[in-house]
Amino acid sequence: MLQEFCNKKYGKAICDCSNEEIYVALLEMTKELAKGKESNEGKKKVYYISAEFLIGKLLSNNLINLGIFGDIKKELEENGKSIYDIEEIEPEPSLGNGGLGRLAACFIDSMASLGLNGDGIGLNYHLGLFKQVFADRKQKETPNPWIENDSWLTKTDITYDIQFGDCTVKSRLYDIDVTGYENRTNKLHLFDVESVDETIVKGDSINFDKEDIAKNLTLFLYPDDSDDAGLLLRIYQQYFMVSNGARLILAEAKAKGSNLHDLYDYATIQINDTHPSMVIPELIRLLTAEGISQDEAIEIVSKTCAYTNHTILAEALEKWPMSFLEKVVPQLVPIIKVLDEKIRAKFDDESVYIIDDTNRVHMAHMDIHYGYSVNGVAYLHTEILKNSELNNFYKIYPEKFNNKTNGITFRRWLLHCNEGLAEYIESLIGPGFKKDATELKKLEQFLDNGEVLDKLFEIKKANKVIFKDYIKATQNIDIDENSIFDIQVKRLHEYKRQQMNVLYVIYKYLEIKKGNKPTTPITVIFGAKAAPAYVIAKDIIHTILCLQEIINKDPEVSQYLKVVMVENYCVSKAAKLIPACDISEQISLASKEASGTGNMKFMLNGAVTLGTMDGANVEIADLVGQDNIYTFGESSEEVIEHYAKGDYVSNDYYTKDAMIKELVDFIVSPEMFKVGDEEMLTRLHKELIVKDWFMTLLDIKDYIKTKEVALKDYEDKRAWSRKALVNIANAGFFSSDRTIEDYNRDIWKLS
Ligand code: 26Q
Repeated sequence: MLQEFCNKKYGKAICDCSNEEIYVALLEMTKELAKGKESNEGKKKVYYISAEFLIGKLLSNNLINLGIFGDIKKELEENGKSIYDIEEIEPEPSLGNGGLGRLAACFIDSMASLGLNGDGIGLNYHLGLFKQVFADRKQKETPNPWIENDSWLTKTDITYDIQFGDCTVKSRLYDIDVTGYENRTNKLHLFDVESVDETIVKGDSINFDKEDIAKNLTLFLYPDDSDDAGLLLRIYQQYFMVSNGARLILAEAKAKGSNLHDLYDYATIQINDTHPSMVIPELIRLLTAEGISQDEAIEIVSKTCAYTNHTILAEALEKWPMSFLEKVVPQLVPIIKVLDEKIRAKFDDESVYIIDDTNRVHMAHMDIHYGYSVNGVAYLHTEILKNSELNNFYKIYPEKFNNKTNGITFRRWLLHCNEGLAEYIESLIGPGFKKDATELKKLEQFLDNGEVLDKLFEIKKANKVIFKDYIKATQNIDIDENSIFDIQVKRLHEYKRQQMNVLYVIYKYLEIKKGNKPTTPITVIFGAKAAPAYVIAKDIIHTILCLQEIINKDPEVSQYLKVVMVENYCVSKAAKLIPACDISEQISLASKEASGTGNMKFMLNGAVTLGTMDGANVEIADLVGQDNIYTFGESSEEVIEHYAKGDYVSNDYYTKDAMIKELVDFIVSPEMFKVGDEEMLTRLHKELIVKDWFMTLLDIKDYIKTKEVALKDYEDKRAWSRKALVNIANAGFFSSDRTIEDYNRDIWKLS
């Protein structure tokens, strides 16, 4: 099949083509095949609108979904080529920060795979988030250009004039095909500005003129928001996204016969966190421009929009100063004021107003009042929203609140990333699990089958060897596939407590130095990007890189302990790391991680979770039972109470416990100062003992104790493999197909 394409395009045999040529041929072939599966079926469409779509590389995923991955792989092999080498050529777009963006990507995959009429709407950032490089054991940010002459983007004829307070820009829509697994093709609509200019980014930095909106609007995802110009640019981006999106939605509805009074019969809009919230006033504005009264427009929009909350961290809830909105989107300001006045007329409780007494606009409040559904992303998260964070809203609108526990697409996170495991599962229970993930449960019949358990152990080891070779080739670090791979990969944030894992590494290092050597060596692997302006997060990365240097170079310790900080953690690196993992670190401070989705990917690939009772870990624990997960730390109720009472004092833990003091003080030891930056290390040390807002020292002892139990349990290989199998067998619930079916049944109601 590919041969025909290469003949047509290059007049050459596959074996005579370069990998680059083969990549381009596959790209074109895939696009053509996807096109044949587009469908206009269904009166109503769901629009998943999101500032982030962390789609990752698309080639292999599309080949799998189109059902030709195996054939192409074989055809390449017969010609002396490897699909894995071709995969390396594809640039990875970084159109998301982390969980929220990756979730959006899994969701559009599932919508197409379930045959639902649903598209994504977002922005076409040319340079993505940023690419992380390490220099002097510090994170440096560089641009991540990903759009080449041949790419997954298809230019469309759709353009709009988008008006801001101080300028007008022309937009253009680019589409990416979203192939469903043996199903229809949907679209990811990414809007761009016609006048975008990559040359205003100088050298390999991510600096540019933040005020030149026409040129910079779609360069980067969330440029540095540590200053006002960065914040304003975020508002320009958000309005650009929603204004384009709203026009597209109205145009599509009209084309299908809507008179706009019945918009909600044609469209439902899922607002992915508050970043697209301005779609509410923008739609009201556009509907009134079409001659609909403002009151009716508000009604229509309220029946069309639904909101998903992804965070309970107060600092991540968007509250825009009215003066910023007046500058960027003056046309929305009177509408937002009307929306607020209606709420003020109805309710006395000031905490539910949209505009607060400091003249800030609370985007989430607007979504809750003027959307018809509010959902959290895991059971515990939704409970916390209902009972504490958003309790005042829950009291007004109990019927709007619902939970949709997150999920992941099994096409990418099992079939593609772990072919060895997927094939073995198929040999045991047949192929049904690929379409119905709950069939994985059938694996439980093998829980006491020694042969199966040994084979699972072998597959894991093979994946560890692949990662070992990869990290040697890319970062020149030597690791041992017979060691325990303990992995924490996710965005760097204090609430996720990478710093607690750091303290464990220090603990283990000092133990080994004292002569307490582990039976099986341990490899502690981190991967994390820090926001460019997040100082303490960058200090933590620096500390990990210093420990990597000290420990891996210590001839005595390195036989038992290694530290790896993976550079530029991204979707394709996740796909290499997750299948190789033994212990999955999910150690956020209870109540702070809304759900987590990495935890689900690790579970599906046979890692055992070491985690707090937070986010979806709670549901993982329920599914696998206490024998197959390691939980520790204070509960979300206890943590919430500490915050309420203000009674957590990290310094007390530090001064009263000699072991804790020893671990924390190592950060500022002469060994560390020899390889590290004194200012950064001292700042982190101080942060931990005078502030520690996310209570690292509260849980550190329980964490160390529990991790030691897990490491000891690993010694019984079969018992460990059994835990892995229980995890795989119970991961079906976390398929994003299930999540999307839940959204559709309860919120979207597409036929
Ligand atoms: C807000 C204001 C100003 C600047 C930036 C932001 C901002 C940017 C990105 C706020 C939040 C985000 C991203 C949040 C996110 O990724 N949340 C994660 O969502 C996942 C999917 O639901 C959950 O699994 C994770 O628990 C949650 O942290």
